[in-house]
Amino acid sequence: MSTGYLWHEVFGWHDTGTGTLFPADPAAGHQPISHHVAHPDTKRRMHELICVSGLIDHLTRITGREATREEITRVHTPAHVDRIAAESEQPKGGDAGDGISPFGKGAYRIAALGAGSAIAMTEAVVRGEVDNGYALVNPAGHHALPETGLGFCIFNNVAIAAKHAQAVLGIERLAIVDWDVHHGNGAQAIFADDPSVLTVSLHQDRCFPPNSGLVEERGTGAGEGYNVNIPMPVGCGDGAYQYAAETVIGPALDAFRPELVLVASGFDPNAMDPLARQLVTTRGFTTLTRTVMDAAERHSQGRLVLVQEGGYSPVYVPFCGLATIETLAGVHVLDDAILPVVGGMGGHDLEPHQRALVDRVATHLGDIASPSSA
Ligand code: 9RB
Ligand code: ZN
Repeated sequence: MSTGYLWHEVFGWHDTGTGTLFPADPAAGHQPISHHVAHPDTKRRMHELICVSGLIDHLTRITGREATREEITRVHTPAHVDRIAAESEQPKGGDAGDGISPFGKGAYRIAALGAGSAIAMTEAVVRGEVDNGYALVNPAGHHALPETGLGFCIFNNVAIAAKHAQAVLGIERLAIVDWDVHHGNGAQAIFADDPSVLTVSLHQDRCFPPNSGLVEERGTGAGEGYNVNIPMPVGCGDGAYQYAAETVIGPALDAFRPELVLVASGFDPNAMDPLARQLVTTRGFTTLTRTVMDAAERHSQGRLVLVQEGGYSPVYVPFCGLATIETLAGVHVLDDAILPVVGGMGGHDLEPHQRALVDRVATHLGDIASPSSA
């Protein structure tokens, strides 16, 4: 059993400016602050805990590289790539596309390294150099659309890795599971009409992007049925997440039988996140990780790649990441020091309205065809 791991110091140098959620604008009442909510320190702290805890000694370091223009334009329009490159040359940088995702000078190369790192980890797993892997990249990617960045995302790292797996690595069918608390709208849009890529997003109902990620969004044309949204009600804890994992995520992967499983791994469903209202602990992330590992074992020779997305609690994200990667590697090095607080809160038992939402999503899984029945 070997688990790949990737982090690069320059991911910690992605400059998100002095705004909070909106760019600083005193006249509008947006006070400057030392840390934007998506400041990279949260992910840097996760890397530090992985090192200091000793987990790093159980992992195989994988080296990333910058994705090429050709690799990025498998997903993004040349106009988007050119705009990011041009703004990245400006002394004060630019914005990914929605006005709330600022980046500093030189961000193009950091974003390209994020996408190229997702590619590098996918290559390491598909070529069998490691059994599974975690790419701790920054900035995140899962909101980015072909023609624009969105929601702190510049390039869609996971989608770029998926296209690379199909174009270069001989993978035909793959699944993307997104457990970031926000909707995985990017992969949904990019692969909407593509039945060779199953996209499953587990997120908080209409959290971000606005009004995105409804149960009824199920893919288009030949891809109809191959997009599964699980819009969880606010306040879901480990019980609801476990029920979604065993009732929808596992069965969807069993129906589809992918050759490779990619995960858009956000830790913002956690109980301490400022940008969502869920209650997940390290127990929940362990359950999610086990679910995709078991499915990858059944269908994909264990080939599983997790790529970092969101997560904004500097205190709890490191423990969530540690538990997730411990599970991938099959070792335990350090207990979750916050679990006595968040694990003992009420709200972890599955509630009837949570069960009802998950059961409603599960009624659609019959439309997913596996290769033999396709
Ligand atoms: C603004 C709005 C948000 C809210 C949440 C995120 C989280 C992203 C993430 C990003 C942008 C809306 C500023 C709505 O963690 N993804 O994984 N922005 N929210 N309207 N406006 C004006
Ligand atoms: Zn998120």
